[in-house]
Amino acid sequence: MTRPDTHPLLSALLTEVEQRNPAQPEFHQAVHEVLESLAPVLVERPHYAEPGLVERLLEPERQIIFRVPWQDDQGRVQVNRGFRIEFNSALGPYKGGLRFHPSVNLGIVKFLGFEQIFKNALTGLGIGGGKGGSDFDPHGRSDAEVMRFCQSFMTELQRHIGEHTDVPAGDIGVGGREIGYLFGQYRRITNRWEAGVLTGKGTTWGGSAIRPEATGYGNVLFAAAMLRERGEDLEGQTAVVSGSGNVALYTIEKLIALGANPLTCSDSGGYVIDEKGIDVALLQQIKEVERGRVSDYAERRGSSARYVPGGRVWDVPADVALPSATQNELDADAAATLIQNGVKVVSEGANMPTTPDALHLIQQAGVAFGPGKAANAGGVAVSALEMSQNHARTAWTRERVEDELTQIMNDIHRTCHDTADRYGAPGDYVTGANIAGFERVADAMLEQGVI
Ligand code: NDP
Ligand code: 2IT
Repeated sequence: MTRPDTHPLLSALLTEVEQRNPAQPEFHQAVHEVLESLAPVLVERPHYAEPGLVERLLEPERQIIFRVPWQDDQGRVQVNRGFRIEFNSALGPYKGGLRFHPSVNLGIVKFLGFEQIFKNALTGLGIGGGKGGSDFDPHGRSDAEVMRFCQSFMTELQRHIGEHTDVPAGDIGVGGREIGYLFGQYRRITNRWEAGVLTGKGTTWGGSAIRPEATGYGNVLFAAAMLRERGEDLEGQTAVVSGSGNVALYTIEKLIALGANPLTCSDSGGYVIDEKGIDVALLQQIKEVERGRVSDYAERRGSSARYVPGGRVWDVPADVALPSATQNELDADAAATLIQNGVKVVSEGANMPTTPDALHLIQQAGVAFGPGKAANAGGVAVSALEMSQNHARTAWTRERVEDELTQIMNDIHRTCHDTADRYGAPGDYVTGANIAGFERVADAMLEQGVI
């Protein structure tokens, strides 16, 4: 296989991306990982190396940055920064979540938007790539403060989005509550019932069944598909899960449903190990209803659970590892520990949770690795199904959406698997996902001309 950095076009482009986008290390990292995979496809299908194609793919179609002023409960004016990166619309309207977290900056939103292009292409559902968010921190804010923030954020964002243009959804810090406030303000300003402008809505007003569950469920289905390739299934396997938000919760729920035993969850303060397996109903009550912490879970669960402040779940021996919190949370040291403890599968619920060094170790050790742009695509896939239901003014049953999700995850797994085979990298889902996603977007861009 041609080594990535030996392809002259790709190494020149990477240098250019770094120079033109200074101080955006996460964006560089995401671009690096994709370009590294593309060497064999540029060699075998040289029309993809045509001048300007990959250059266009690396430059967002539109980058929007705006001020978000709002008043807190004490009447003080707060000023946050809002972002929407409309990265690529060759396959459909821009689609991707909104992240509210203090770490959000232009480079983070660009890395997420770039990943989203390929992820959305892999779903096969006609959606382009975008991402947005703000450095607003919802932790410790009242519902009224979150509402005022969302209303101010949407007052600007509404100029740029629409059901045929750009369709945001949730991500870190943005769940059903925030989507509700955002939708309300959009509807008020535009005076339109445009259900398809946001996904992740409440099911009584246009939301799809299974959308909250879809990312976590989908990642477990992807991990199960990778295990099946090795003649195994999830039944009886132990799992370590990081995070305790939307993705982690439904990852844990699906693991239990398939007979596996999730031992951990975490937040930015530390992690919980539960020898009896995580009690998902208790975790859900604490996280989604009370908006509490995983330390509260350990306190209430009894003697089987222990809270480890500041620790990391990767120290707990398990068969399956499902990082479901944030980028770069699984480093080389953690990967070495997982490998030493005999991990068989690592599947990314979060976006880019594995550092490049860790990924290298995991692949060298022969551990099956599901990259986020394939493994966590279930969320955006069900978002696209929500858009279909909105356009048809209908609502599918839970069973129907879950069947579709299962089919989509199995198709993505098969596509990545077979593409990796086709390009001489059997079992390498990173190469498979990057090339398969790239081919779909690149073909559409070439057919649509230089725009
Ligand atoms: P949530 O806000 O629901 O949960 C995030 C969880 O991750 C929390 O437990 C949070 O802990 C933890 N976390 C966030 N940032 C950090 C950090 N810097 N260090 C340590 N822990 C952190 O978000 P989601 O579950 O929706 O998202 C989790 C990941 O999954 C993200 O990478 C997201 O991009 C990705 N994803 C989400 C999809 C979705 O549909 N929601 C779809 C595909 C991918 P704390 O509360 O302490 O901050
Ligand atoms: O990273 C992601 O795929 C998401 N946050 C979900 C995006 C969406 O539009 O549902």
